[in-house]
Amino acid sequence: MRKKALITGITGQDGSLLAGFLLEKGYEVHGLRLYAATDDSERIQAVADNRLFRLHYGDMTDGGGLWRILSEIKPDEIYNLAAQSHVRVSFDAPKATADINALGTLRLLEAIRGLNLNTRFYQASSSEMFGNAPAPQNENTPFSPCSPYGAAKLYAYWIVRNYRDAYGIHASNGILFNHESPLRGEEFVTRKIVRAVAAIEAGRQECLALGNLNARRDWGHAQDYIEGMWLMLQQDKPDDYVLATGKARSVREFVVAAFAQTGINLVWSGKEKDEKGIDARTGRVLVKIDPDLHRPTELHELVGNAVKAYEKLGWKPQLGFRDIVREMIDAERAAFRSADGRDDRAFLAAE
Ligand code: NAP
Ligand code: F7E
Repeated sequence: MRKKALITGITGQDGSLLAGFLLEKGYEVHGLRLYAATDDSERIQAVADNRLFRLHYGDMTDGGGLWRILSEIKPDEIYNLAAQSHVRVSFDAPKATADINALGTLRLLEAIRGLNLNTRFYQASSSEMFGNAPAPQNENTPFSPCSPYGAAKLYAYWIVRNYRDAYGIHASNGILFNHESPLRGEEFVTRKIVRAVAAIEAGRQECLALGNLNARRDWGHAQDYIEGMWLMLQQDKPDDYVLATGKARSVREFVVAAFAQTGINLVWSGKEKDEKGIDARTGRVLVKIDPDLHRPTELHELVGNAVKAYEKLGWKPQLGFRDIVREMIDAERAAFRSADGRDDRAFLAAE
């Protein structure tokens, strides 16, 4: 029997990559898609024509709609990836973030329970739930989120555990550390940096404005993490797992590595809001600080310990920091080189 999967957040980075991964494994893949007035299907172009792929309009804030979709599909596996996933935005939209990320998860679990479905459930939990707990963080590290996003994800994490214990639902939390790819949303720092570096190289942008350069993140490659999600649902018993590379780099290091890909040696001058990143050869200022990009509370260092995932799932990340920077920069440069993409991207990058 062909397995059926439902992916919420299908138009996002992870949703689109996971759709391709599951289709290759022979799954029938259903995607929950939020209605958008402008076309947001760019990331799912590669799978859109596959006869085993189907989209459903729905919203994580609409419990009745989710109930109907689940009763129609009766999926073997649900990957709950839909979220308001931007931490900075969660400070501006805390209630919407909670409704989508926390209650949205409860709505799906309630539908599974109410419909008595034999469905395995993956929850996209996040390292943001650890807040500033001492690094490295693993499954036993106490949570102390320091953003509305992290707090909402923590509710979802616990309600998944509760429904697993109370109703025997095969529900697992993947506590994933930052993972990136050329499909990363444009407002996240890695993609913002590589877009700007490629635009500066193409002569289409003057300078890159950033917030906290000293924050450290454990950046892995999204393609590796997708496989980890799937592995969690193939286990006999549900459980919670950290996925991470175990190595942290600062935003500053990412910026330097990205410029280095275009042959620019970036050096730093000044302090705090007056700090600048300067091209060592020409003296041109390429990076400046915008204090508005700082968060009301910042999470300083995330480094994960994924030993449990290695021991129980056989999961290990294949791609490292250098691979990620190179692949993301190459994708942006290629987009600038393509005649059609050129004007469009230049306009966006200049925003
Ligand atoms: P993403 O690119 O921001 O994708 C989020 C998806 O959720 C988008 O398809 C978005 O649709 C959809 N969505 C937003 N609000 C919705 C709503 N009300 N109803 C239905 N769908 C809605 O995020 P990602 O990077 O792929 O991450 C996937 C999941 O993993 C998220 O839950 C995120 O919080 C979590 N996570 C990510 C990371 C990471 O480093 N990437 C790490 C840990 C956990 P639109 O595109 O139409 O807005
Ligand atoms: O920020 C700093 C910022 O927005 C990383 C989401 O996928 O991973 C992601 O959340 C760091 C932060 O990711 C800018 O202050 C500096 O310290 O790329 P980010 P995030 O906040 O770590 C977790 C695990 C998730 O679950 C989330 O869904 O970079 N930073 N300057 C900046 N960040 C942004 N976005 N923009 C800047 O200009």
